[in-house]
Amino acid sequence: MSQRVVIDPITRIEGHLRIEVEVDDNNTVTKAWSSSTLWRGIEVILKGRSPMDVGLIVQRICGVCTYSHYRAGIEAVENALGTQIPLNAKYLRSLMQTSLYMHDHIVHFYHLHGLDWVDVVSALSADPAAAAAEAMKYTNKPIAAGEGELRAVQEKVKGFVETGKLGPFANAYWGNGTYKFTPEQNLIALSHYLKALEVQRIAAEMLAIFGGKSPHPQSLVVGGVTSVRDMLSPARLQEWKQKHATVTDFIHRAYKADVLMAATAFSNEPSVLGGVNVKNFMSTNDFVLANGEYIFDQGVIMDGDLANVSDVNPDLIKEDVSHAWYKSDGPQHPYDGTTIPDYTGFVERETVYGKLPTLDGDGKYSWVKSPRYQDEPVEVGPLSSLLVSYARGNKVVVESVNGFLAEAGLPVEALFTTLGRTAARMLQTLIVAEEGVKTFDAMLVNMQSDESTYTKPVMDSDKEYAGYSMIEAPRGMLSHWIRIKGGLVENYQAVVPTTWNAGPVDANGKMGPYEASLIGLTLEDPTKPLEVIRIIHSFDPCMACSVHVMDFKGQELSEFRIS
Ligand code: NFE
Ligand code: MG
Repeated sequence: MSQRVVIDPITRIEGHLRIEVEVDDNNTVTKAWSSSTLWRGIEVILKGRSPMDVGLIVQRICGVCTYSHYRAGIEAVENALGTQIPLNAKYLRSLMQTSLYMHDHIVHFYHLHGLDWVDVVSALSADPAAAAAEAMKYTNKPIAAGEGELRAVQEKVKGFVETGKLGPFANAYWGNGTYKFTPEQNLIALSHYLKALEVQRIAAEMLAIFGGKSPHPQSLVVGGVTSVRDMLSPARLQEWKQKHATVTDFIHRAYKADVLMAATAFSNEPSVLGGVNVKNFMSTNDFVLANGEYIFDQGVIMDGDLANVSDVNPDLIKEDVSHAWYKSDGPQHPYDGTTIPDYTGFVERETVYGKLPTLDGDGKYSWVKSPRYQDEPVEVGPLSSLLVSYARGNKVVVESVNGFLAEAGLPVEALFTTLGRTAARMLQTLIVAEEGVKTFDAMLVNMQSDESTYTKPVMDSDKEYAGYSMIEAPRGMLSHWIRIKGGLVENYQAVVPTTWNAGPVDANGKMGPYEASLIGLTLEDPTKPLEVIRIIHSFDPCMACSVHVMDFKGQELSEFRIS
């Protein structure tokens, strides 16, 4: 007899995500539903505003990828108006992106995804001396340096446990059989979890150096960047470089080492060896280099066929809402997309936790739309970006990926797994950090002969304009689409990474990446579905981004029992 498992809210993400799965007698997932139960309204409130204000308004879609929507909004307007920005502005925008990635991916791995891999309670029984020796296997200069430091971390966490103040470590599925680290490995990772709290602050400061502040930097305008003389002073530049070095060091000696450790310890754990079931991947080119090239390539891979990468064709993107809480007559291209709510509620059902309101899989069940490329679901994110660049023979990416696979003793197929998705994010962070220095150097060289940072945009209010931007956000490809009429925004749509990955099933019955990733997964205990959370966290969900529409009346849409 099948049983329904409900996980709501999925914690350690941004926003409200609910996952439901149906498991058979062997506790294997046969059906899955992904839903955002959060309702916001930013695409709608942009209508009738000045295109010059778009960036600052769309930035409020999310405080996590806190620069991505800002930049995407401004670049959509620039594309519509035909504004060419100066090279210095391109470099600076790219360096802000580098800073964001170094922050966002570290926070994801340690503070959002880390406890899916690390059993904190187990770390308390570790032998600190053995842990210090173990750490040397994954880097010759571990951040978790010595026995003394590891013992201090252990004592600190023991102190939390004894006083009952577990904070972020409360309410996990400690002891679950799919945790594979030894107590010593758990202690190493736990010490990096704590260290990462300091390092992420330094990375956030890197973004603030060029952005004025973080979250929500504000140095971009349509046409370029502002505050240049102050931001690009030698002292500021030096400060960025120093912080960059500190964070890069951590990425090598902790982040990379810990992913290598996970690749070894979890190499036979079935629940992390699946999880990539929509084998279509898409990314855009981003992170500008000196010669007008990009660190990462654009492209689309269908059916996991790395021998064939096609160029992204923006005309082939559509959003389907047949199972999302919106009205429409069929899939819509974002230039003419609408956002009209049509909430239909939940259905009472028996679940492993008793009778509950559950998602209506046959009807509408999420505030997330379902973007499709050529009518197919597509995964976006660091794994897609790396696969596209890898398949295109991008030298930096090929060397990075092959180097990691060799160190971990894994075949290329290992990329198509939950572990591969997590490793791809780490490798992307490493590549961005190392190649970002080239962008920094190129900007310094260029500034010697070119001080320009702004081109005044020209908008004729008698003309109509349409434009879009396509960038990589930390969670994947992000596109913004704008129509301008009478000098004001006529229509605006954002097609967001988490929307691509988390959307519900489409009119053709095709599941998106989240739902598909869970099919075939066997759970150790359906009442403690750690495996589901681990797979879903590997995508780094952000529901604030994925929904970006708001109920201004604040009406109650459903009531949930949170157990
Ligand atoms: Ni709110 Fe976002 C990113 C965007 S999400 S975090 O990265 O765009 O899908
Ligand atoms: Mg949208």
